[in-house]
Amino acid sequence: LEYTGVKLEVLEWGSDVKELISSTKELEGIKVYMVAATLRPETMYGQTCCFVGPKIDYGIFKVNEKEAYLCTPRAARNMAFQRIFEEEGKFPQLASFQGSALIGTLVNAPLSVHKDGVRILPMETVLATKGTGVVTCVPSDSPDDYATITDLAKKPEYYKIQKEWAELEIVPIIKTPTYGDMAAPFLIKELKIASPKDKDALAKAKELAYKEGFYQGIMLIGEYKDMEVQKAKPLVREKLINEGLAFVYNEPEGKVISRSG
Ligand code: ZZB
Repeated sequence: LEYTGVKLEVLEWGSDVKELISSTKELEGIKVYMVAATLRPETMYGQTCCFVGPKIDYGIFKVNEKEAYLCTPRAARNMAFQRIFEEEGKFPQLASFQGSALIGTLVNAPLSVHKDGVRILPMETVLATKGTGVVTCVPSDSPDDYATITDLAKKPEYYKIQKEWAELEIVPIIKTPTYGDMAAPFLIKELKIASPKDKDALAKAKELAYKEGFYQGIMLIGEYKDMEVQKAKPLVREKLINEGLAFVYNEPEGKVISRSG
């Protein structure tokens, strides 16, 4: 599976990791990026937050003298064998923590309409065995993301977050003939999905949203506005890569464990 690894630069660390980061000498002068694995680079305009699994282990891995990537150790190892790091096969780890420690961290989401950055929030259904373990949130077009932020905004105390972190404005990114200009909220309503734990219905919604978005979708925003999604998708990806905001990340075959098991 070929993902786009989108680089979300850390702008301000959350209170639970701040000290660890500032006391880590090797991180001095190095920019840290959370790397989100996505199959839908054309939706990056609509990012409203970024998810980590609260119980998943993450690390910061040195790419070169200027940059480090934050992702699961498993993903860092894969990257090291794809010549993404300076020395092939090496992925020096500078820090480690659980996802829960990252909650509230502010990151820059490339292309997002939210220019002041978006927050790192918890998502229970993030798989440690897939992608980078970092999932950027596009609630207009991803039913999983919409269900999760709806739940987060309902129970901010329980999740130990500020409510407004889950309530950044959702803007239309893609128009489709069947689901209107926000496929995810439409499908959540249509399939009567009440919680992020509604696994089967969410898998169904995801499949429908993927198909409709890809084959019927028209861009409503950005440089490729009015273009078919099929045509815009590789162009947005190329733009992100050319601007140093993303890179190609391959998931080795046979190691992918699907959400449905
Ligand atoms: C942004 C985005 C916008 C995504 C969208 C989807 C959609 P697939 O097909 O199952 O491989 N993802 C990536 N890594 C993980 C993980 N470790 N655990 C849980 N979810 C993960 O799904 C790939 C998509 O699943 C990725 O693309 C990412 O969310 C999420 F509008 O990135 B996506 C209809 C889907 N729409």
